[in-house]
Amino acid sequence: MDLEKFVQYVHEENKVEPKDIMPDDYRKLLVRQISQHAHSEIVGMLPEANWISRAPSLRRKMALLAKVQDEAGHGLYLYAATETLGNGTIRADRDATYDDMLSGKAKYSSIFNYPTLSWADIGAIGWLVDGAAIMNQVMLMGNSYGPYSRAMVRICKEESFHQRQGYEILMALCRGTKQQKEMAQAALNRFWWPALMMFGPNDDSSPNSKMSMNYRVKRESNDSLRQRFIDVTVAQAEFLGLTIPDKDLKWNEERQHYDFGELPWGEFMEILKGNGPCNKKRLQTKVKAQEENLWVKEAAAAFAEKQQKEVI
Ligand code: FAQ
Repeated sequence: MDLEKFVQYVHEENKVEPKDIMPDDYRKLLVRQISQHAHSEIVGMLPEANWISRAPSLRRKMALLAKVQDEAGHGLYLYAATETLGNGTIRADRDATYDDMLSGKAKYSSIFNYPTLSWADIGAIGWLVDGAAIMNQVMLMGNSYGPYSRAMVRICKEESFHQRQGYEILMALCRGTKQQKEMAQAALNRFWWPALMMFGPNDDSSPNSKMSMNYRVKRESNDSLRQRFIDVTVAQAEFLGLTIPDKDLKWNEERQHYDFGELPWGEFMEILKGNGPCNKKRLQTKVKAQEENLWVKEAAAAFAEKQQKEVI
């Protein structure tokens, strides 16, 4: 295939579709990123599901339940988008990519390796984690692979609802008692830096960015999205009356952006190596679910086989 023509095609804002000819490294890059994105949605259900039975009212419980179900839906669209990329040499079926996650070979977002210690953490996740996810995914709506780009459109709409429900939880807490406001502040303290790390390593330490930008998968760099997220989130924290836990955070008139402190990259690297606060627990939960629910898959496969025989 003519690589130059392909690059020109995506640079002219054309979409690549599943049956189109594409370079192998483009296909591999997409399988890696979209499947890891799917794993993030699925593992990302766990920290919030932890609070469904303890949500403080029926209304809160319904909203949280709906949000967690949405994340499952996002995972499914994304696994389906990944599957369109499989061919004779590159495996992209759901069993293969999911097994890579269960074995620790494939990553999922670092953010889901932190525990949810209080109800305020559910607010912080909606506000910051979904907020950061949207910032990244709005950019990904413009990516060059048709099925991924289209999945992002719907996912972003749902993430916007998630972001608002999280912010609204924190608004209620911040307008509540002194103790409730302290809970909200503690949640912000816990989730601020981990949310910033969702955007990935700094640009000069991001091995995949160059190819990804050239193939129009990523449209903006990790650092540029992180900066934009900080710029919009500071005012939201101020409105809540909360303090961002960064003594170096300061508006820079010349740059027209906030300056901010060094991220805890050592912690990020440990999480990527599987040594974060909840890495082992998250994987154990998913491995256990896979084992305990295997009979459902087997029964569905046996039923499908039986039905097919009856049709013949
Ligand atoms: N955590 O060269 P780069 C959500 C890895 S969805 C873990 O910069 P790239 C919704 C990276 O994979 C959140 N690993 O990589 C929700 C690579 O390793 P590899 C997920 C990370 O791909 C809300 C290595 O580091 N969103 O939250 C992280 O160009 C609430 C080098 O990095 C997506 O997945 C990290 N934070 O840029 C659900 C969006 N950052 O794969 C439930 C799609 C980097 O070579 C509840 N993904 N790594 O072994 C992307 O946009 C990109 O993949 C980036 C990383 C920006 C995440």
